[in-house]
Amino acid sequence: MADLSSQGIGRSVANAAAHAVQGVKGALGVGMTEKRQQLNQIAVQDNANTVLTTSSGVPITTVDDSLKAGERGPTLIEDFQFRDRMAHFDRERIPERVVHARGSAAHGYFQVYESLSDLTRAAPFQDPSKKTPVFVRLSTVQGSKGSADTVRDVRGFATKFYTDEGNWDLVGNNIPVFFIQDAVKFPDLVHALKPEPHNEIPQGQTAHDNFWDFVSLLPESTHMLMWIMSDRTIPRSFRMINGFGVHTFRFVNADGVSRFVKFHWRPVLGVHSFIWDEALKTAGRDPDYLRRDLWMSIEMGDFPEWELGIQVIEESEADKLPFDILDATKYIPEEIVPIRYIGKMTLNRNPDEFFPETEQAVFHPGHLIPGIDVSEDPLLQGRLFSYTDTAFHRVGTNFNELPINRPVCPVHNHQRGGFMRHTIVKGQANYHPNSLGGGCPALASASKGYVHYPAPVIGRKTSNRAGSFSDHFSQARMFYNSMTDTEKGHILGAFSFELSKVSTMGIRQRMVDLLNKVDHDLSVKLADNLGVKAPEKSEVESSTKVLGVAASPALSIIKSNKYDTIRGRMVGIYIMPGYDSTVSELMGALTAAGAVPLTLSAKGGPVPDASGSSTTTPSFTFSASSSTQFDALFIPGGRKSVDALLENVPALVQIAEGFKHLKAIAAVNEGVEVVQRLSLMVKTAEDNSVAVDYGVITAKGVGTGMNGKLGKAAGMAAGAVSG
Ligand code: HDE
Repeated sequence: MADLSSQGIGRSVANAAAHAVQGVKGALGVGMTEKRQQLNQIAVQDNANTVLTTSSGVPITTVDDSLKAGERGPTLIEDFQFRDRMAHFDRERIPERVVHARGSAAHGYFQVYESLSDLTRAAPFQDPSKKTPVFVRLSTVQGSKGSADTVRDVRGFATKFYTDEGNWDLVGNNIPVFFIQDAVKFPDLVHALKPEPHNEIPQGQTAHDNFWDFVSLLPESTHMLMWIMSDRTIPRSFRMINGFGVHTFRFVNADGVSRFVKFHWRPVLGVHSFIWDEALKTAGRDPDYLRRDLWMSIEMGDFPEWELGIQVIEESEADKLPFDILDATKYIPEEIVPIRYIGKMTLNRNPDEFFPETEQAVFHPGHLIPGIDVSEDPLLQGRLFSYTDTAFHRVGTNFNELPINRPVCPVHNHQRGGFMRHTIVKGQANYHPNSLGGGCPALASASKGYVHYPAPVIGRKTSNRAGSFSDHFSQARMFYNSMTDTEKGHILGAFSFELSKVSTMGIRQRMVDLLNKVDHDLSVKLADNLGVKAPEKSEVESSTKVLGVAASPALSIIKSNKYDTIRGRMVGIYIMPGYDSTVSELMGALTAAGAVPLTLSAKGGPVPDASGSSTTTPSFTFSASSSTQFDALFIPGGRKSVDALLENVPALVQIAEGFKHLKAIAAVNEGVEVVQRLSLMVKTAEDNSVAVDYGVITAKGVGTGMNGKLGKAAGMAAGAVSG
């Protein structure tokens, strides 16, 4: 039953999809950035036409048997080839990231739409013809390196810009706010959300007592809790998530003028999420789902893209906002400061090898370049220490010299030594000032080098928190009020699921009481679901003024998405011997629209069509696939094919499950009988017509002609939030 393994499914998806769009990659070509050239020069190796050697270059004649004293005798320690292999193997692992351990990355480039020199002197934002190379790592937070992709969790969105003036890292998340206001609480937060220390359970989820115990005692986390219980934390694809810089940063222009700035990534494909049941099932059937989806889309030449947006706030305007701009639990609604989209990022190349690139990549919010500076946000300030500190521990002192982390611009300084130092610097002078090295490397002038923005700072040393950080509920309420009823239902469902796994009733009660300060109705329904006492209407809920705006439609996935494209979506096509010609018509139309048609059948061999003149080798068998892999399902006609399908329980179960997960389903000609048998709709097509009923499209005797309709329905269903 090897083909039932999740790996088996996954491999077939990748192969089948790559096959479906064969040739596209070649036609589009692969971007050759400065970073690519550098990696090729210093690191990338190709083993083709080479001879196996030890790590010191000695040719090896056998790898099957160690050197022994006689054929049946003990192994000799003088077998240096054995020692070379084994000793290196013994040290292959490095510590995984303490958070964001599981991630996938890709190379690409960023291009600004027009010069932003009035706002910043930062290199990537000057010249619209300049392509700045980037390396982007997308991650989950809670789980270990081997955990499942589709768990409910925040997604990390870390981008390294290899600019002409050094590396700039924008290390963000797919949620614009955070749990805590001060970095000093981060170890507690992470201890609470990770698997519990006594039994290391649960993996890849926060549905446990420790997490909810902690956050229920920490009102500042309330806003973030609303976001993580929304559909944002179960994305359909890494290609369909937002990215946010979270903190307030500074843009500084050549005249030294500073403005506050917030960064936003907007996916060109829109934001789309799974349905919870689908996410859970996918975690089991294909734990690599998001990683594979990212990899595959790039291999196919369907490059993921995001637009970078900025909210710019004059320093003099910041204090007029109804919340503190330094508080990372707050979001600046677009209604107050609109987002200006300034450029686009395209990911067009997968890494050649996971470990040296994705695993050894080090991102750090303190990797800044001239023109970009930090604010005094206490969460950001603490991060500035943590990321290099953890890099020294995880990767080593000279992590900046590793190929993936090296800037593409020259690096010259007096740093020397440390484990695994690569660079060999000529000359005698390793200090500044010097005359023996001609004074070099020389200091940069203020107009070229990094100058910290001279932000005025006054105050007495204190561990007190600013009073302006004290409102924890207004924006949580704004977020909830911005949702559609469907999304509110999903939030209630998510809280109910997570808290029902909490065994301590007091913690459940405390969470219900906390949420009562956000929305009374939500907390009453939650109390009912959890078997705890429904709270009285909270004074906070009824009295706290909504700061800023009451609701922001941009926060709702459903309200802000356009469901108008099938690009990058996977359509499962159910074929048995005798399927009709709608299959080839639809496959052609889907491929032309940028979607990925994938065929399924009972067995793996070629399946003949009704005319007997052509066959299709299915991408999957029914037993080695799942409806959760697809965004839409298609059931063609053909008397024999449909009769066989009506007898095939795994196929029928899949189609019914797809309906449950709100997939767009289309059936044509005799194929309509399948959806009728499953009672998936009330209204089906008459002869020579097309009918649409609750996401199910049926057509009889009209050829296909329904790619447009299927596309629209797939787009809506793939939002996975429409019902
Ligand atoms: Fe991180 N975070 N973080 N974080 N974070 C790490 O760095 C930390 C925070 C984020 O793909 C660690 O190299 C502190 C906010 C991403 O390699 C560590 C605080 C945001 C990644 C660390 C935060 C993030 C990390 C673990 C509280 C969104 C993955 C391994 C002040 C703006 C980067 C590592 C990658 C990783 C510390 C909070 C995003 C320990 C102390 C807020 C995307 O250094």
